[in-house]
Formats: sequence, structure tokens, C-alpha cells
Amino acid sequence: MSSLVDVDPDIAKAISEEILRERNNLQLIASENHTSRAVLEAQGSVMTNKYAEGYSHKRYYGGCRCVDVAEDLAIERAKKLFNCEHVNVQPHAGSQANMGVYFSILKLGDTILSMELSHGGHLSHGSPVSFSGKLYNIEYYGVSRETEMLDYDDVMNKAREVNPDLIVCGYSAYPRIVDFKAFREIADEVDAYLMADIAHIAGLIAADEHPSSIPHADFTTTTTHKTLRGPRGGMVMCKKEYAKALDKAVFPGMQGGPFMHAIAAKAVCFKEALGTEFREYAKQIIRNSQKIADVLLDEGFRLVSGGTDNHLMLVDLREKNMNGKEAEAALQDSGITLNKNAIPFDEQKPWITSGIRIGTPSVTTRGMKESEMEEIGLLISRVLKNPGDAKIKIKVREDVTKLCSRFPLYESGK
Ligand code: DSN
Repeated sequence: MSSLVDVDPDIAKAISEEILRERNNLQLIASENHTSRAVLEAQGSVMTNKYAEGYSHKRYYGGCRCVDVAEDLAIERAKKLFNCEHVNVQPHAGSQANMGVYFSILKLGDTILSMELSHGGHLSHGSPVSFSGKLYNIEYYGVSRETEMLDYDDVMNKAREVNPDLIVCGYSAYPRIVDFKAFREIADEVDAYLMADIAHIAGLIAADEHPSSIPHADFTTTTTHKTLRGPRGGMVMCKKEYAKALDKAVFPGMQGGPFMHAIAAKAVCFKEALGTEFREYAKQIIRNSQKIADVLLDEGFRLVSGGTDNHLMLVDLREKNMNGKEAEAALQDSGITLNKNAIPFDEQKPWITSGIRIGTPSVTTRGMKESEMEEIGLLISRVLKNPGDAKIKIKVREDVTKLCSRFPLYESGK
């Protein structure tokens, strides 16, 4: 970063410190990952300079020959990776991907049936503080109080009651398999569109480690930076019949110039995800997640729904007389980064919460496996059982530093 150091030493310093932070801490935020250097190079490339409003080979600007190559490759690879009929790789992020779908098929005020935020849904699925809750009439389903999992009969009953125009499935904090086929049946029963937001599990679906939404949903939205391990960004996949409406909704409907550097980096990410290494990576994410879950259960913690089938789990801290905010802070002091998270039927405010969310995509990228997950589970348990003990936090911090140093990040090679 020699130019950056010269021009803006303050930003250069912040970036260098961020590299050290990622390198020396255990990163367990379920929605984050560490991209490859190849993705970083594409994302930090001169394609950031280019205006390319429109779509490949039909742009409103000259000079798009090279960025067209990037967008064509991103589209071709995304189609192959997810086996979808049409894809739009231009949405800047996940909320924009979801907005693109809403704008292509809904009228303002139409009804969306989606999962409650505190049960694992997302802000852009209808929260009153998001555009989605302001522009549409939102009805919610949730998980069952007994199993803390989706009850598809309940969702069907709710759908019959509220007669939605669109049903949204796919979540930010749901540790179990989603039955997209069951959602299709529900959507057909009430004559609604079905949108699956697979942002969290896209990498697992790409590697066949979670059933795909593509055969069942009219639209599938995703981000590219979570389990998929690409650049920060979004995209929408859909059936051919909706291609025109979707493309019009994304541009010029809601975005101007696409971020061509990000699209180039998405293409790199898809190429990486099509490789055999990525399939093994996705398998290991789940093995790692299940290992931490087993350790925490053995250590006496309660997990929402009793465990996990995917890359994340939710720990219910109510029996430990601790809230999510306190747990997040105690773990951060010890070098373990994760986030407080509402759990189903949470009585705490969203800023406090009764739980934490733990995810394994990033530590798996570093090459950690089950034996390291055992260490991590025990370190988490030690901190959470002694949140006020400064000595324990110092000791855990030392153990985290040692563990991280065995799995170098952004030091050499890829
Ligand atoms: N904010 C992301 C997450 O952490 O799950 C979802 O967009």
C-alpha cells in the first residue's frame, strides 16, 4: 500500500490495523468471511473508475469493452454455480437485491409475508425501520415456540389468513435447514410469489451442502460476501420469465452505475466457488459449526433449536444471567469477535438481546478444523462462565493469539 501510505497515512494505518485485527482475533460473526487475495485485487482494481449504466453490450457509456468481459463472466459463472436461468449481478448489496425483487413484482402497499426479525428474519424483509416495512404491508410468521424451528403448517395457516402477494423465506439467524419446496407449496396454495434470500447459506447451496432454493423460488437473492466468500455485494437469480422485469427494476429502477470492480470480484468469487476446494470448504464449515455446538452443549449452554445444521448457531444466555450485549463485550475483550443476537420470543431490546450468534465461515477459511473448534468452544465457555474475571480474559486472549498464529491470514500466498 505504498501509494496509500504517502497520500493518506491515516487511512493506511486504519487498514493495516484492520489486517492485524482480522489476523489476531477469532472472527465468528456468521455473516463475515476473509476473501482471497484474488478477490481483493479485483475489488481494488481500476474497474472502480468505469461508468457502465445499462447491461453488458447495451450500455449508456462508451469504453465498456473490458467491464463487459467482467459482467459476462460473472453472469456465466453464477448461472453455472447455482444452476439458475437468469441472474442480475448488479445489486450493490443484499438489501438492494431484495429491493430489486420487490420493485419488479409488487405494487406499493402489497402484502409481504416474511419471518419476524427476532426469529431470524432480516431488516429488508419488512422491518418498520427499513424501506421494506415503509413501502409494503408486512405480515409475519415465526418459529414454533416448542421446537424453535419453522413449522410449515403454521406458515401455511398464516399465508391463508393474510393472503400475501409475496412470501419471503431465507434468514440471517436460523440454524436449521430451510425446506424451500414446502415454501413453494405454500406460495402456490395462496397464489403468491416466492422469494428466497439465501445470503447466509449461498456458499453451502453452491457446494450442495444445503438444498437449493433455485428450483422452487421465483426469485433467489443473495449477498456474495458471507459463506460464498466473495466481495461485499448482492445479486438476484430468477426464472427466465421475470428476467426483464428484474433487470428493469435494478437499473434504471433503483440503481445507477453498477460497481464494475465489485462485479469483477464477484466473477472471481464464483470461479473460486466452482472449484473442488470450495466444496470441501463448505463441508468443513458445517462440521466446524456442529463441533462448537456440541462443545457448548456439553458445557451446559442452551442452543436455540438444540443445535445447528448449517454455519451458525444461537446461544440462549438467559439461564446464565447474562445478556447478549455483555457476552459480546466479554468475548471481544478476549479476542473473540461475534455479535449479540435476538433469540425467538426474546424479551430484551434489540440493542441488548438474550443471545449471541456464532458462525464458522471465517475460521474455516483460515484452515481450522474440529480440534480447533473444540478449543474455541472451550474458550467461549470459559469467558461466558467468568465474564467479570479480568485474569481469565487475559489468559483466553493469549490462547486466542497463539491459536491465530498457527493459521496465518493475509501473510503470504493466497
Ligand atoms: N447484517 C447481516 C448479518 O449479520 O446477518 C445480514 O445482512
